[in-house]
Amino acid sequence: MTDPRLESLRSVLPGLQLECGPAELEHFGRDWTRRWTPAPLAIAFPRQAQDVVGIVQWARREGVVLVPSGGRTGLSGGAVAANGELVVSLERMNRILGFDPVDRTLQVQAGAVLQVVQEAARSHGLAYPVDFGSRGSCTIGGNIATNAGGIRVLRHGNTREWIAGLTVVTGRGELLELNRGLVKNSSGYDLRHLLVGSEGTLGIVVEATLKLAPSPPPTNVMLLALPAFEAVMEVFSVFRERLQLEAFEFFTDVALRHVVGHGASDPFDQVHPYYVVVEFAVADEAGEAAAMAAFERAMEAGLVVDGVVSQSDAQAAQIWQLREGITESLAPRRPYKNDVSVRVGAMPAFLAEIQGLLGEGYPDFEVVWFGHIGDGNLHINVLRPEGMAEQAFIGRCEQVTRLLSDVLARHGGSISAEHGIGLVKKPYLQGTRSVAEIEVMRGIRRVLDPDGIMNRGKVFPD
Ligand code: 2HG
Ligand code: ZN
Repeated sequence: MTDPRLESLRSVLPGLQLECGPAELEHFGRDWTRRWTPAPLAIAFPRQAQDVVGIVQWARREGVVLVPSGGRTGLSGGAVAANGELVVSLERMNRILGFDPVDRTLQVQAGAVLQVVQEAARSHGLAYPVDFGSRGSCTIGGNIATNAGGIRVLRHGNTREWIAGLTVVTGRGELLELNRGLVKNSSGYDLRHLLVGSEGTLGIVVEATLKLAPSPPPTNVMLLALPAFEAVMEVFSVFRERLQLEAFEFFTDVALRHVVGHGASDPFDQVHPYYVVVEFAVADEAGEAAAMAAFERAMEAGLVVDGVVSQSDAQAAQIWQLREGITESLAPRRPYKNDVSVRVGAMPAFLAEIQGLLGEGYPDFEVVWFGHIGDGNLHINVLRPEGMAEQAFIGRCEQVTRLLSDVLARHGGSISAEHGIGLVKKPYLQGTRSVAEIEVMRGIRRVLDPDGIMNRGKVFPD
């Protein structure tokens, strides 16, 4: 380890684990986007909040940019280190620190893996209801940094709703305890919520106090086949009126074919163009009858042409696999990803408009539509046609995203619903946030990160 900056880090934090072997640099320098070539200076593995304080103070002195790093399952390049940054991996700060049965909160270190947190909540007869397909790898710190959403937002909201307290190290190197688990706290600016969704540009989350929910009711899962895109939001209305929905997800046959190609099984004999997954609470027989009534109503109206309902947990998991397996099944193709949102009420008009736009923009590309349609959130993955150079592909996708961003602006939507802005979406931030808003964001950043060392190059347009 010859870099003098690393020697100076070692001298201030002698016990800190630092790695700079090529395999570690490669592994920790990238996230799931796989578009940038990893090139960090080194990886630091703090074990306690004071190590993070020491790292930030050192980085300020040395002018080294820090990239906070969790499970690196992000899809916007927020955790990429491609410019000699020090990656601060929270991997060794992954403990569940405590459970408070009166407040119904769980105190965790930022590197705790989401699934471990969910299991810890379950072991106390409660639930941490935020959930995504990447639950086995993503960490709470990363979830907080992106205000991650996922498949249960419809019922439980985004990560933000579940944060009762945060301990963070700001870009100034100060350790702040924000909100300390209080339910009510009307004492000025709620800095905790500034950190949620800040994508590592203001500081590093080191600990969180998470709210827990009562155990979920028993649920059933239905997979419905739809004849037309226009039916999706209508089916949503039919089911929402009659049932307590836990999730309402959408995907196309193109998506289904990819997941089936990866080993999942298609429960239908026939091909249908569109599908939705509906998960709903079934407390009693009345709940089951309501579900049947909703299904029959949708069939009579011609909105649904076929459907299956889970009879066991294993069947529910099989249905969910068809939706949750999409990202993994597409990953080898390294798709260009869009993660957009509009108000649920604006969805039908927005969908009608972008179908034409994407059809023209990608005449001969495979475009995979899916997402959390009940939250107004759509994932549009574009696959590179064989023989097309990567640069030309990205260039085309960026042109289309600019047009998409204009349509989103007209519909009051967002260019990033739940994946963050990172590197991928920063050119389009101005379509979603006004110039004045971005200026306020920059001002806040100057206060909390005066030297611009926190995840520099992410979120803000160049
Ligand atoms: C999902 O909803 C994730 O499955 C990933 O947010 C979306 O791969 C994507 O575009
Ligand atoms: Zn998603």
